[in-house]
Amino acid sequence: MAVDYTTRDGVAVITLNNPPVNGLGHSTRTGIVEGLGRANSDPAVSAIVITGAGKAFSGGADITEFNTPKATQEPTLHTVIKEVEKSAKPVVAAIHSVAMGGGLELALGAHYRIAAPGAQIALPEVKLGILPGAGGTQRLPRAIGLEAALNMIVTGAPVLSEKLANSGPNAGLFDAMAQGDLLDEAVAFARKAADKQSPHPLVRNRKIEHPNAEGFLQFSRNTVAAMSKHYPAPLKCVDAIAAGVKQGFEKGLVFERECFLELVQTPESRALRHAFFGERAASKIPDVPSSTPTREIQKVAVIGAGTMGGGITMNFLNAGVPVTLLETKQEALDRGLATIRKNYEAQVKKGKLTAEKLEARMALLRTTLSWDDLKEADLIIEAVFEELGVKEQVFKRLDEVAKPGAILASNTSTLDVDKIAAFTKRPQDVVGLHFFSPANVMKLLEVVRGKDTAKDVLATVMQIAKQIRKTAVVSGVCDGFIGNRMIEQYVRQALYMLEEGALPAQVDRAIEKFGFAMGPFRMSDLAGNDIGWAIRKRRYQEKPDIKYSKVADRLCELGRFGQKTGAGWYDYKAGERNALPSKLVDDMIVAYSKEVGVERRKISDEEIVERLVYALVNEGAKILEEGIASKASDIDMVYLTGYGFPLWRGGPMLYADTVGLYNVARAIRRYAQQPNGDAWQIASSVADLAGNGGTFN
Ligand code: 3H9
Repeated sequence: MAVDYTTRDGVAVITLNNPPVNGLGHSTRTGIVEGLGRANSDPAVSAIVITGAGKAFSGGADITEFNTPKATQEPTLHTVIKEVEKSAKPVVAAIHSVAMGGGLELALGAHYRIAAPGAQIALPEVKLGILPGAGGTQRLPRAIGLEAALNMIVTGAPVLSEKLANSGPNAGLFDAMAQGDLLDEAVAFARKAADKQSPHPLVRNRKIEHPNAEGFLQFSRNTVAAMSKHYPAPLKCVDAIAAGVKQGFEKGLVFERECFLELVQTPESRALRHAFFGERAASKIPDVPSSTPTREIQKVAVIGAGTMGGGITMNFLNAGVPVTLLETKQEALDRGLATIRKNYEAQVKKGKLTAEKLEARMALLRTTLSWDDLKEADLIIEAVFEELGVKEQVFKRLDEVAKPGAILASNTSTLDVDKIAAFTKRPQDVVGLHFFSPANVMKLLEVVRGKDTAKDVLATVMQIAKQIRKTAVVSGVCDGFIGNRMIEQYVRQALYMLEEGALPAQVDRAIEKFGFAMGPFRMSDLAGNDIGWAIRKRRYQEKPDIKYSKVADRLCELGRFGQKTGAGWYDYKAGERNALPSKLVDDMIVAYSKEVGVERRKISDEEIVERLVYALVNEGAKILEEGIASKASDIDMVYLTGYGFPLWRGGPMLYADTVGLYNVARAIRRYAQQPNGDAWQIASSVADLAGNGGTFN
C-alpha cells in the first residue's frame, strides 16, 4: 500500500509511503483520496495530517508515469488537491526532508503547513523540461509572493524550509516550524485548527500583491528568454504565472495545465528526464548488486602533481578526504601545491569559497617524495605520464608499498587497464579512474573495469564517485574506453570533411549550432593539437590498415599546436582566445585536398552534423554490442557530462532514437558510398534496430 492511514488523538494521519521518495504515482494518489474520504466520514476524527514516510515528504509526481496512461488516470493530482481543498476537516501538511514538485503542490492545497527545519522545498519541474502542472505556478506566488515564487519556479532551485516560514509579502508558505518531533507537533496543530471556525484558509484565495506586477513579469520574460534559448519550459513558467496574475486563479490553472501537457511531449523534456534517470542508472552495475560490501576509504593518495593529479586531489579535499600527494621532485611538488592553492584562491575571490574553507582544505593535503608515505592510503590514484612503461614502474612500486586491500587506480585515458593490473600481484584491486580535465570541474568519471577488478572495488569507487560529486559511468577495457573511442570516429569524420570541401570554421559553426559547446577544431586548438598528433602517430603503427586523413598532421608539422602556440586551426591574437579563421590554414587544407586527389565540393551543414553525430552513434552502438557499456544511457551520460553534447538532445544514443534509427542507418549507408566511406562500417545493432523499428533506449 502506497499510503498508510492511522489516527492519533482524534486526528487522521495519512502517511505517503511509496519509497524511495513518495512519488505521487497512481496508487499514492488513490490512497490519499481514500484517506481523506475515510477521515471526513469518521466522526471520531476532527482534523487530518498528511505526511511522508522515510526520506521525503514527497519528491513529486512519479516521473516514470509521464507519457503513460497512468499519468492521467483518476484521481489525477489535480483531483487529489481539489479533494484536499474541499475537505470539511482541516488538512495540515507536515513536511520534512524534501517537498518537491507535485509534493509541494499537494502541500499548497492543504489548509495549513508545518515544516521541519532543513527540508528542501522546490518546484524543480523546469529541470525536467516541464512546469509545475498541479497548480504550483498559481499557488506558490500567492503563498510567498510573486518575485520569490517566480525565482523558485524558473530556476527549480531548492530553498530551505526555514527560509519560507511566514516570509514574503504574503502570509508565507509555512504556518509553523516544528521545534521538536514533526508529527507530534503537526497533530497538535491540527487539533487546534479543528477548534477554529471553518472555512479554513486556502492559498488559492490569497491575493498576489505586487506594486508593478506587469513590469516585473515583462522584465522576467526578457531575462528568462535570453537565458533559456534551447529550452521552452522556463518561458512557459513565466507565462503561466502571468496568466494567473492577469486572469485570476482558475484561468491561470487551466493555462498551466495546457502548458504542462504541451511541454511533457517535447523532445527537450524527454531528453532532460532521460538524463535524470540516466545519471541514477549509471551508478547501477548489472552484476554488482547494491548489497555488495564496500571497502572503507579514509585516506587517498595521488601520484603526480601535474594538472591532472592536482585536479584529482582537489576533488577529495573538497569532500573532506585527506590526500597524500606524491611526486619525484620537490619542484614539481611545490608547483602542484601552488596551483591547487591558486585555484582555491580564485574561488575565494569569486565568493564561491571562504578563506577558512580554503585553509581547511589545504590542511587535509600532505605532500611527499617518499613512496613509504603511501602505506596508509586506502585508495591510490596515479596520474603520471601516459605511457605503459611509466605505468609499469608505478604499479610495480605500488604493489610493493600499498597496504593489502588498498584500491590501486590508474587515470589512464587510453591504455589497457588489464595490462596495468598485470604489473601487480593483485589485479583484483586495480581499476581505471579516468578523470576529465579540468578534473576538479568536469562531472564525468569513467570507471574502467578490468577483467579481474573485484566487485567490491567497483562498488567502492562508485560510492566514492558520488561522494566527490562525479557522474561515474562504468566502461569495459578497450582502446579509448567509451568516450575517447567514440570521439576518435567523430574527429576522423571532421578531418575527412576538411579534405572533401569544408573548412574548420564551417564545421565548428554547424556543430555548435546543433548545440555542442565547442566544435572539434576550436576544441582541438584548446586542448593542444600535438596531443591528437601523438595519439595518431601511435595509431598509424598499431592499426596500419585503418585510413586516417593526414590533414591534421600537416597542421602540426607547421608547429600550429593551438592556443598555447598562438596558432592552430585558427589564428589567435596575443592573450586572446577568440578563434579567427586563418587564410594560411584554409589554403593549406585546399592544397592538401589537391595533393590527395580529392575534388572539393560544397558540404552542407546538415551533412556535417549527421556525419559527426552519427559517427558517435555508430561507434556507441558497437560499444554496446561488445558490452563495453552496459546500457545506452551510460553512453549518453558520458557525452552529456564529459564531451559537451547538448543536454536538451539527451546524448547521442537518445538523439539517434529521436531521429529514428531507420533514418540514421540510411544516412550511414549513404555516407559509406562517398569518398572516405570506408570509415562507415554500420554497426549491426543500428542495422537491426533500423529494420525492426527498435530503439537503443
Ligand atoms: C512533478 O511533480 C509534476 C507535477 O508538477 C505535475 C503533475 C501533474 N519520480 O535522486 P535519488 C527516484 S515532476 C520517480 O538518488 P536522493 C530516482 O529515480 C517531479 N522517481 O535520491 C531514484 O530511483 P532509483 C518533480 C523518482 O535522496 C530514487 O528515487 N520532482 C522521483 O539523492 C532515489 O533518487 C522532481 O523533479 C520522482 N519524482 O534525492 C524531483 N524522484 O533508486 C526529482 C526520485 O531506482 N528528484 N526518484 O535509482 C530529486 O530531485 C531527488 O530524487 C530527491 C531525492 C531530491 C527527491
